[in-house]
Amino acid sequence: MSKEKIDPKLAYEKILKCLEAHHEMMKNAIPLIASENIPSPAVREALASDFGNRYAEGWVGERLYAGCKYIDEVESIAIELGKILFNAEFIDVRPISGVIANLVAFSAFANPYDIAFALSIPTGGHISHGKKTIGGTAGAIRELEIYNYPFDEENFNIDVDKTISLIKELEANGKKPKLFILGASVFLFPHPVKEIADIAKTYDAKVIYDGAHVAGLIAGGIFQDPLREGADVFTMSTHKTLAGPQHGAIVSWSKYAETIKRIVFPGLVSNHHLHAVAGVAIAFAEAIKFYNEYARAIVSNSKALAQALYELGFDVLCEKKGFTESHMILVDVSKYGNGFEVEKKLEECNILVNRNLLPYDKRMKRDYRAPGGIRIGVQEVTRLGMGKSEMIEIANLMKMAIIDKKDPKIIREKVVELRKDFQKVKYCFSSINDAYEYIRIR
Ligand code: DSN
Repeated sequence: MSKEKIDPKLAYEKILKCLEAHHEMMKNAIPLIASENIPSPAVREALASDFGNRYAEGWVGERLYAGCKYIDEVESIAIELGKILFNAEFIDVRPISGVIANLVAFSAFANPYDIAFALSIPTGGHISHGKKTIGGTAGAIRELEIYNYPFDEENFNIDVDKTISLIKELEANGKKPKLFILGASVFLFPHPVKEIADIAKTYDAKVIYDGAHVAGLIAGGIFQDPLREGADVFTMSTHKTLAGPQHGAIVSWSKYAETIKRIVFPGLVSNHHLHAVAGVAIAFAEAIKFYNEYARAIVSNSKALAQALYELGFDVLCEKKGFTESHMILVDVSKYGNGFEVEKKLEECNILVNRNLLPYDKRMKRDYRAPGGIRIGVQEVTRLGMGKSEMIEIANLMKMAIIDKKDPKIIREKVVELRKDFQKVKYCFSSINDAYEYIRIR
């Protein structure tokens, strides 16, 4: 838009109105997007602080700027809490996102054109693990040659035996793997970290576990412990099940600390978003204190929602395996149209989910624009205090919207009614303000 066509004062007012309207929308919605969460009021306070306006390049105590006294104190606390939380020898809380944390790991342990194994996107892999042809960070940015793990659709997991066969084929052609990337964006069951780590050892390859989705469950002690199972590095974003601010972290062993630190700075971050680091420190403290209970409630809710949807006629994947061991479930909605249409229909009802590829979508000639599935995560509604009876209610609302095709207006009213009693953030030290309260400071 040209300068003449936009009135800056009107634009300014519009932006602030949108922010407030967004908070109002979230207050009245059922948020089920598996990669999001509501942080505690204390984390939101950290995000609004002056830390966000400062620089602290370098490692704690070795900064290249003045004025870092309190920033150093907070980052030291984040490091100490992170080490306790993940039982780790080393943590770097400076990567500004999960993708950057992954890029740090790819850069620390592999060189361009090295071979890495990762899940494909339809089988749950994250775009940062992707091949060059799809613009994935590993392929297009770090120039790794990505091979996708063979996938066992029934068990929704990596097929280890077929992976070994594929590696042998590579070996016959004079190639060998350098990296094994584990973890996923559709992460229903723990990955075979130990088995893959054993394979990796024989090739002197490294194992990177991307725990972005399940970091809060690992913190709570109810998902696999990747470092103890053999991973060299555990990367994460800090805002999904971990419920901190949008940021990243990388956890590893002391022997890799200096390599990782050098790549983080000066390699991949200059300013590492210090307000977010303070938020991460707060989330780590909350996790140590409250997440055993929170993580248990999440998994119990995801199983309850899956069971309720299944009983109402939805094709929830992996029924034979109990649907899920994490915060999320995957539903094949192709008999109601496609994932895009279902996502939009639910959005009209104030129910927020995201369309998702299914492992077999390619065979069905479906792509990411109109995939066969939706992904549902319960970590945010659990943080708001919902339990099994609310999961059954949510399943019924989804049935009304998608199977019974009821008027979205009627469902919206029911959603608002359901949300009335769930306006505070649980599993944190202090929750005076409402979860989505818009706080003006101007
Ligand atoms: N794209 C996010 C997800 O939804 O899983 C992860 O970064």
